[in-house]
Amino acid sequence: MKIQPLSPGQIGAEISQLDLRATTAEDAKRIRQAVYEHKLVIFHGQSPSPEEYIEFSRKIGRPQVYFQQNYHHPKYPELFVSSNVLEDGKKVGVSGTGRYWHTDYQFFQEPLPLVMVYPQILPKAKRETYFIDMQRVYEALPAELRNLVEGRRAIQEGKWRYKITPEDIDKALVDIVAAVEKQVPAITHPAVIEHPLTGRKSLYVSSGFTTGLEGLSHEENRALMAKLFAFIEQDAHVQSYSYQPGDVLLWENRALLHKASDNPLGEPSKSYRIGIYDELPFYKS
Ligand code: AKG
Repeated sequence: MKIQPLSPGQIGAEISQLDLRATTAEDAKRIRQAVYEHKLVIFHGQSPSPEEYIEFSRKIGRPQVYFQQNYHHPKYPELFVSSNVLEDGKKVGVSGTGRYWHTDYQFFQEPLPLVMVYPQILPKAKRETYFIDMQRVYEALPAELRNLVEGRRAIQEGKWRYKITPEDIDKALVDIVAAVEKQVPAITHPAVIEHPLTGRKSLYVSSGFTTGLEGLSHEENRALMAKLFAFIEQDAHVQSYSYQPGDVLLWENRALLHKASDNPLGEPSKSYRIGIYDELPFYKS
């Protein structure tokens, strides 16, 4: 197995000379270390079956079963399916997931440390994931913004990203929002988190889920979030990855924000994602 960092200044490393299906315990340990070091690892030319893909995730950590069943693969609940392709005439998973800046499960007390994406059908136009390194963003934060976030807790809300399901038909929006709020009430995490192994600090907010900082007024939060997200999401911070058939990406949610590309022509697109717990605390407390 060979680990080759991408060019200097870029997030990530390519891992070659490894068939994911034949990963040993020693390989898995090196892969985890590479993820903590490079934040993103890329495998090319892979072809695991769903079972083999899940088996690989078990070697890395503990695969998660997503809290909403409509995202599950019908046979393999560990697979979070992002797809617009009907199978046997039936909808499988959810289409157009993750097209906003976020990090997975940020609105849960136990966020997802690692996430892995393995596209099954690539649209011809483009299939990309965009990344922002929030450790670098933290280090580059202007003093005015850093002073405002340091030592504060950020409010994380999943409800605004809820996707309507067939069961929601005939329900009023107000009732749908109330039910989702009950399932995923707003929570808080430190706005700046420290990595449990490397000790590096990240700014832990996203325009997808973070609605403000605790202790600030609505107006103060509106103004601050607009400034923070404009700083975070500037083009210079964004790195894109364009998938080729057989690619599998594995990255660390403690350090990276991500966002999936649009599918402007509505071409067939399908991916299997697995969330993985690595049994480390998400951040140092
Ligand atoms: C998600 O499912 O949370 C994603 O954003 C995955 C990213 C992708 O599929 O490109």
